[in-house]
Order: sequence, then C-alpha cells, then structure tokens
Amino acid sequence: MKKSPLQIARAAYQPKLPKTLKNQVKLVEGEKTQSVADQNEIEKLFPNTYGMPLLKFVESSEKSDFSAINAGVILSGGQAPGGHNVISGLFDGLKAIHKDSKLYGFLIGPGGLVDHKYIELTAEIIDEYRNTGGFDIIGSGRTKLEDPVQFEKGLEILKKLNIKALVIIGGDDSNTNACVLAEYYAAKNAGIQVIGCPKTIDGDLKNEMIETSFGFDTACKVYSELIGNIQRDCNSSRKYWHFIKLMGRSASHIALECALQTQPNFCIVSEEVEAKKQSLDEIVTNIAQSVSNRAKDGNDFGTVLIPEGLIEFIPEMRLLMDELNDFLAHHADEFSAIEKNKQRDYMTCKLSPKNAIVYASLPEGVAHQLTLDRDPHGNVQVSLIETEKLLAEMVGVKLAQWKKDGKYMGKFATQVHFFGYEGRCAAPSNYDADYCYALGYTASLLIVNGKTGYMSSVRNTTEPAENWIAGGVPVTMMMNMEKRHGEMKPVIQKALVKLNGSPFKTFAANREQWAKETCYVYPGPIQYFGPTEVCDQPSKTLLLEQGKTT
Ligand code: FBP
Repeated sequence: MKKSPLQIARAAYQPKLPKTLKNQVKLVEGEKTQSVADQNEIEKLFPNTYGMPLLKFVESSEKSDFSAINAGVILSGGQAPGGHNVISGLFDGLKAIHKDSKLYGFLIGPGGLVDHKYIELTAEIIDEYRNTGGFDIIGSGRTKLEDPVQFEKGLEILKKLNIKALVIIGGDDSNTNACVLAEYYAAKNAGIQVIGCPKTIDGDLKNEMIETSFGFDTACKVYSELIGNIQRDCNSSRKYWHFIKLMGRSASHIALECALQTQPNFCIVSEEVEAKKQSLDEIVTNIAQSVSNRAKDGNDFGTVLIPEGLIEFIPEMRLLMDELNDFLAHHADEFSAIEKNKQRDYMTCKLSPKNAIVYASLPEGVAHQLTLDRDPHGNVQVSLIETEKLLAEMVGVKLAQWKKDGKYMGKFATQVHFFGYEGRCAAPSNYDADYCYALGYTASLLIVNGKTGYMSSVRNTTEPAENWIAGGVPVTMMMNMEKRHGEMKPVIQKALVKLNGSPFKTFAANREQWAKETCYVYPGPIQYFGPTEVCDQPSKTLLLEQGKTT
C-alpha cells in the first residue's frame, strides 16, 4: 500500500506507556463495587460478575511465568480514532506475556464472532496499522450480541481456536453486551473471559474510573480545526451564518468541547435545553436574537454549533419521540407497509392529540427522519435528523417576521454543515494513540490475571503518560435499568454534560461575549511531532474536569 511521508513517519511512532506497565506488575484489588443505580435488579441479572472490586496494576519485583494465551478481539459500533492502537497494545501485551500467544480478530463487528469470520492478527498485519485511524484492520459493525443462540455460536469458534479471552472494543451499548456475554460464559463455566474497552467519539462513556472514551480527543480536534477554518472564512467574507451540527448522539460533549476550542457565536447544549425546558421556539428566538445583536454592529455572519442529539432534549419533541419509539417498537412492520407519502397522515392519527399537533407542525423532512429505523440497540439515529437545516430555516422565518415588524435590519444568509464522519477515522492524536495503546496493553494484563466482566481503565491522563494509572473497572458498576425497545434493560449509564461541571461553567461564563463579539479561535490541524504543549494536550473538557487550566 502506498503511504504518504507523514504516514511513514507516524507508523514509527512509539506510543508512550505508563511507567508501571513497562515493568513487572502485580494486581491490587480495591473496594468492592455497586452499580450506579438499580442495585437489586442488576445484581440479580449478573450474579457472577456483580460487586467485583476495582483493580489497579502496580510495579512488582516478583517475576511471573505465564503460558501462551490465545485471545480474540472485536471492534464494535461507530469508528473512533485509536482503535488500531488498542489492538496493537493488546497484541504487544500478549506477546510480552508469552511469545507464542495469539490474537484473532473477528471481522466486521460482533457479527464475526457469531458467523465465525475471523483472521489471525500477525505482527506483519499489526505493523501496517500502528497509529493509524479507522477500524479497517478487521472492520466494525453494530450487530447486537444479546441472544444465547449467538453466545453459543460464539463459544463454538472460541473453543475451536482455543481462545481464552475476548476483548470487545465498543461504546456503552457494546460494553453492556460484553458484560452480558461475560456473565453468560461465567455462569456456565465456559472458561472464556470477556474484557471491554471504552470507545466512542461521543465522550459519553465515562465516569469516575473511566476518564474518557478514546477517539473523543481526536474527533473534537478535527472538528475544531474545521470550525476554525469556517470561522476564518466567515470573518473574511462576512456574509454567512454557518449552522454546524456535530456528531455525538444524545450527549453534547463534542459540541461543548468544540465550543471551548473555537469560541463560536452560539453553541446549544442539549442538557441545558432539557434542564430549562426550552421549547423549539425559544431556541430559535435565542439564536435569532444573537443574529440580530451582531447585525447591529454590522456583523451579518457567525457560527452556531448544534449537538446531534438536540431534538431528543426539547421537551415537546422528547414526548413525541417517546411515543414514536413505543409505537414503532411494536408496529414497525405495519408502519413500513404504508406507502411513503401516506406515512405522515397514518402516524398523526396514531399519536395522542398533543403529540400529533407537534408532529404535524414539523417540516416534512424532519417528520420523516423521526420515523426512520432505530439502530440495533433501539436508539433513534439522530445523525439522520437534519436539525441544522431545521434551525437555519426557522431562524430565517423568525428574522423575516422581525424585519417586517421593523425589529431587525440585517441580512441573513446561511450555510449548513454536519461534521461527524470527517473525524471518526482521523489518525489518532498523540493523546489517543498513547491512551489506546495503554488500554490495549492493560486489557492483556487483565486477561492474564484471569479477569472477566471488567473494562480496561487508564486514569490520570492529564499528567505525563508515565504517571498514568492502569487497572480494571467492573462493567456492572456502570449499569442502571433503562427502557429500550419498549422494555426495561440493564445498560451502562450514559454520561451527559453536567451543568454544574467545569467545562459547561467555563463555556457559560464566556458565551455572552462570544455571542456579541468576534472572538474566534482557529486551532489548526492536529500536530503529531513537535513540542509537547502543541502535540500532547488532552481535551479541554478533561483538563477542566480535572481542575487543570486550559
Ligand atoms: P458509537 O456510539 O458506536 O461509538 O457511535 C458513535 C457515532 O459516531 C454517533 O456519534 C453517531 O450518531 C453514530 O455513531 C452514527 O452511526 P453510523 O456510523 O451507524 O452512521
């Protein structure tokens, strides 16, 4: 495969490892854990993997001799920069344990385990993918592992390949499934351990023991570079308002991080919209007000950042979507049998009167997008809902009315953007390259120590890498019960933006100034080589959460 000079230089990058992991380690058990909520239900559902202690690796002088171990790895869900480094860290860790250890990769996500599609990952393959973006080494997929028939099919191939442990690299839903699988194999003494790794650009898989999910750092840096470029453009031509939707599903972490990095004129935080019970009209009025204020200074241009999942947080839309979810969970076939141009009328008749009014008021495109298929985990595919167009259109209508009433004199022209796929496969930043490699290496140590139902954890990552702390967190500790596909299920609790957290407070303290003035920051592209303050900085979100200055 032909490579660019940067790719060649990057392939030679040696990720930084925590000091402890460079030496002999031993495992120290911490406190026993409990699930974040619904303890009784979760304990009943996970009798073999509930309540396990936190784990930490520390340096040890005892030399241990381990036999070779075969492990499998799966990439699950949306791509996130650094996945290849988790696999290379895992591979190097397994080889350090014993040179004859083997790593098998199941192809195109969890489906590869069920369908027995796999490859052996050799040193040659691994070397091709070190420090690269993407999940193409083995591919990824969204097949949901939830059925004992799938678990048994998986067990067949795991036994055949003499695999003792499976590492599932995924987001909250995939790690939930990893835990269900760990419990299933533990309950039947199958001799298969399952370890999870926290992946997702969305940044919503985090808690006191998992500081961040990998990929968030790189994706936000890529989006911030693009937003900065757009800001430079609109500050040059002075004629467009740019409405920029950012991936991230429900949580607004990506939008907030990008706002902290680029200082746009407006950034919506869905969690605030929900807390303040803001209606769609209120959100539109706030943006229009900002446009009008800037127009008074002759600035008919600006940037608005919109989190992908906004629509679910607007109370009237949430009620509508809950009813749509329930209805579609039970009548999906009936609904898809209706002709496309009659689906809207059909759905309006099925909804309760209040929700029917909201549904009928939406532009055709958005109404249709709300009824598209849910993903295999029951999530509305918010990336398909064009909120950026909806808001740009509605702000335009409001400003036209204000113009008629003599309240607004400016010019309003818009451009809309959606940034998501542009960042998910970027070459990982040094932070993600190092973090991922350490996560993979830690997973190999959890395996050799016989652990199952744990997520690999690397903490203290705002410090230099050598001081990072590696260990394991029981997945059941992160769980609660939530409604999915119309039924209560155990799932890892999503971490949404905390309105009393330092990242949001920092944004809130500055946003009035950013709204009125032009305070843009242009972060530029990710740098891989150069001074540490340029190349190795974690996200602003993480720095602020850990009380560091940004
Ligand atoms: P994960 O939760 O699997 O990490 O996926 C993240 C994500 O990029 C979301 O931000 C986005 O809504 C979704 O994937 C898009 O899914 P798809 O890749 O199936 O279009």
